[in-house]
Amino acid sequence: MASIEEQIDALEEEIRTTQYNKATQHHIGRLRAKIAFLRLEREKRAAGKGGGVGYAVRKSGHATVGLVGYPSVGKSTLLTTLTGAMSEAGAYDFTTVSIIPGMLRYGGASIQILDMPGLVPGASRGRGRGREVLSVVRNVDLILFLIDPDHTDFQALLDELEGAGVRVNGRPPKIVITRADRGGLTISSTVRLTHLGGGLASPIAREFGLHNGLIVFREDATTDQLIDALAGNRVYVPAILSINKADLLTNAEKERMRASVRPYEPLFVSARTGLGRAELVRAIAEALKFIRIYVKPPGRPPDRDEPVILRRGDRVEDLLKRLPEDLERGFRAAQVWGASARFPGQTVGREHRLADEDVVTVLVQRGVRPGE
Ligand SMILES: Nc1nc2c(ncn2[C@@H]2O[C@H](COP(=O)(O)OP(=O)(O)O)[C@@H](O)[C@H]2O)c(=O)[nH]1
Ligand SMILES: [Mg+2]
Repeated sequence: MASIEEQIDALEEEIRTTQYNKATQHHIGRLRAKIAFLRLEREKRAAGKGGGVGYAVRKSGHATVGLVGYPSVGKSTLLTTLTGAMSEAGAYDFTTVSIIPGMLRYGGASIQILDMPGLVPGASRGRGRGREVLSVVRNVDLILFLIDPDHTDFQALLDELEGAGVRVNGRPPKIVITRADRGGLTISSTVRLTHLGGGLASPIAREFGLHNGLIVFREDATTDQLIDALAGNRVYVPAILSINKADLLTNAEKERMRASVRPYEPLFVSARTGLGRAELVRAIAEALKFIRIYVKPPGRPPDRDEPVILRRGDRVEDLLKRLPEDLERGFRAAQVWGASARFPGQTVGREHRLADEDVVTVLVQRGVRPGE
C-alpha cells in the first residue's frame, strides 16, 4: 500500500496529465477532493505522533502578527526594528530556532509580533520545522509576509500556506453542511451553481465520507470552496506583504518586484536602516482593523488620552471585558455617542456593535458603585 505521500503525488500527477474539459471536470473534482482528504489524514497522523501540530504561543496584546518568509529575508532584523525585541539575527539560515515575540505599541494598542523560523519549500509537508511554523500561523490575527531581493517567489510562499489549510485574505465559503445518520444526501442551493452543477457536489462530498445529510449552497461555490467546507479545518487569515532590503534596490528593480507580486500592494522597507518603518506600522494597524473607544464616566468628560482598543465588529460586551470587573458585573446598559449611535447618547445593550472613536458610558445597576 502506497504511503499517503505517494498517493498524493500520484493524484497530483494524474491531475497534471489530464486535460480539463467538460468531460473530465467531474473526475478532476473528485481527484482534488481525494487529495484534500489525504492531506487531512496526514495532518491527523502527524498530530497523533506529536508531530508539532498545536505548537502553542501565548497570545498577548490586542492582536498578534506573524512574520512569514523564507530564511534570511530579514524577519529577525525586522522584529528588532519594529519592537526592539532582540531576536538573534545572523547571516545564516535558521538562526531563529524558536518563536520570538516582540511588542509594538501603536496609539494605545499593543501588537504582539512573532518572529519565526523561515518557511522552506515543502514546509506544509513538514520540512524545516514547517509544521510548527504553520500551526502558529494558523492562530495569528494578521500575517506579515516578508520577501527580499534574493527570495522573490511570493507565490510559492502562498502555496505553502494554502497547502496547510490557511486561506490567505480569504473568507469562509457560504456553504452549510449538516451531517445525518441516514436518509441519503440532499443538495440544495439558493443560487444557480455554475461550477458545481450537474451532480458534481455529491461525489466530492462522498470522498469526505459524507453520505447522509444536507448541503446548502448560499453562493455559487467552486470545487475548492466545497472541499474547504467539507474539510472544516481551514482558517481565514488576513495578510499584507512587505519587501525588505529596499536599501539594496534601484527604482527599476522595485518596479519589477512590485509587478511580480500583483495583486498585492507591497510596502518597501529596510529593516536595517528603518526605511518605511512608519508606513509599515500604519499598514499593520489598518489591517488589524483597530477601533478606539473613549470611555466616559457618568457626568464627566470622556477619557480621550487612553482609548480602549477593540477590533472592528466588536460589541459593548467586548468593551466590558476590558473594563474593571464591577462594571461588567453590574452592567445595566450603555450610552453611546458617535458613529455607531443612531442619535447622540443612544442607550444600547451588550450586543451593540461599536465604531471607531465612539464615546461610551457604562450604566450600572443600583447598589454597584464602580471603582470601589
Ligand atoms: N541590506 C540589508 N540587509 C538586511 C536587511 N534586513 C536584514 N538584513 C540582513 O539579512 C541577513 C538575514 O537577516 P535575518 O534578520 O537574520 O533574517 P531571517 O532569517 O529572516 O530572520 C542578515 O545579515 C541581516 O543583517 C535590510 O533591510 N537591508
Ligand atoms: Mg531569523
